[in-house]
Amino acid sequence: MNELKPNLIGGNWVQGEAIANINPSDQSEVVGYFARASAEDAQTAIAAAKAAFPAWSQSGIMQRHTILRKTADEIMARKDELGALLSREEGKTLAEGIGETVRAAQVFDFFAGEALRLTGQTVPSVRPGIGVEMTREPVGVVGIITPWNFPIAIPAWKIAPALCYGNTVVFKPADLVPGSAWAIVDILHRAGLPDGVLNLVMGKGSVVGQAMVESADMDAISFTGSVGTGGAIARDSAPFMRKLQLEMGGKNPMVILDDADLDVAVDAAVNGAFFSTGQRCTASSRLIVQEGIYDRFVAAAAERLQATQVGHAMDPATHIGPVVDQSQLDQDCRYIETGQSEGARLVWGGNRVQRDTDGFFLTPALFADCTNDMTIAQEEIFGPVAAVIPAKSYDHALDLANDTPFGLSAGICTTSLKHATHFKRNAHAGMVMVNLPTAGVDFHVPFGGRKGSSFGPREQGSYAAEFFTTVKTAYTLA
Ligand code: UN1
Repeated sequence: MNELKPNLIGGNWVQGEAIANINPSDQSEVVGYFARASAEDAQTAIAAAKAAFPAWSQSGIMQRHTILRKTADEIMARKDELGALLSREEGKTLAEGIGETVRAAQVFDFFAGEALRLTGQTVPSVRPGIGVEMTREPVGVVGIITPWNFPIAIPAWKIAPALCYGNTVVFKPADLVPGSAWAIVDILHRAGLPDGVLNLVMGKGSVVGQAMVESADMDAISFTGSVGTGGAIARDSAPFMRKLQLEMGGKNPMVILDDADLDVAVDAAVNGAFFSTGQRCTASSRLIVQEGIYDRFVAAAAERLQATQVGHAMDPATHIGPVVDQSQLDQDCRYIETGQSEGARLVWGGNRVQRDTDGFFLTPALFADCTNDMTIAQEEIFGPVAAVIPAKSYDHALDLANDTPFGLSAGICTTSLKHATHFKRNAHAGMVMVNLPTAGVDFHVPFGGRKGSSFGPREQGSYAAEFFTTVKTAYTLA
């Protein structure tokens, strides 16, 4: 049953060296074996995508609609099975895994609809007797490089628009989570995609990703992952002047004002900081709390965390699953030590815990009395660790919120319309949440950030067309 799942290159299933996909809730469980692509495989995939582009870019919108629609329907019909696969390979809880799978189906459904809504504009020229048309055309061969923390939703929200607008794709999922990636490629392939339109090359960023970045035939790259890798992709892409869409880190502030509803604030903070094991670039990792509510908030958040269960992702009693792997766990633990040595007060958690199975279990770490210049308040940890930072006033809180190299998402908990409105206008972030966690976004509206968090046009919703198409202006003498 655990046969080696191959790569898809030019419509052929291609074998390679085996990657074992290990369950982070239970290291004794191999979720599956997947073929590791070589740099040559990546080059073959790029050539196949290039060869498939002329026909696919001219394909009818009904064909694209039908394939995307069938894919949405199959993902939805298999949500429990695919959600379980996702939770087994990534470690988020089964409810989170199924929720993410449903989100992927909704994304394909949305872009199935978008395929039927492609529009352009016709305007008169400033010169009499001439007409001007503005249309959108596909960009070409698009490289899609995705992270391990959303194994199905992020591939869906990059692949669906790429195909909807007529591009061909070379897709490299994160090495840690090939299972969900393989499943959606298999579904799209069976839904009737012509050979070479979507190619899957699983494997290491340093080999497969690098081969993609170094190819002159790669017209655009959409990447979600670390700041370091995003920067390297930008530098290595410069000679090719290709289009880039880079979604990188976050150090998202959640401001809690004295007038906040305490229950709403604790819900938003605990969900935003710790659900999905804090492994979200949108995680609420800086909790900036005004002095009048500070002690009550810290006590209530600690009490809530005491009631959260850390455990096996498939156990229905679990609220927070394991950390994704040993190196991420080591990194989380190093940050927890750094927090303590820099003088932050560890109020709750931050301990490795044993369960019945051998997984990477870490209790959520809540640090209080932090200053914004501490390492744990400046660097993205990408784990279940949050820093509570006291603020004297709304203005002080806003300054602290914006004092970060990142700018993905920012939240505020308040019952004041004045402060909520001011924060929406003045937070230096791509997304702002009022009385909601900084994480957990809709699939039909733009996603992305500012400053060090993002580069290039927004993802998702109809804004995805900005990246996945290029505009043509045509003049005709009537
Ligand atoms: C969400 O918060 O719902 O990697 C999505 C990430 C983001 C996705 C977050 N690109 O965490």
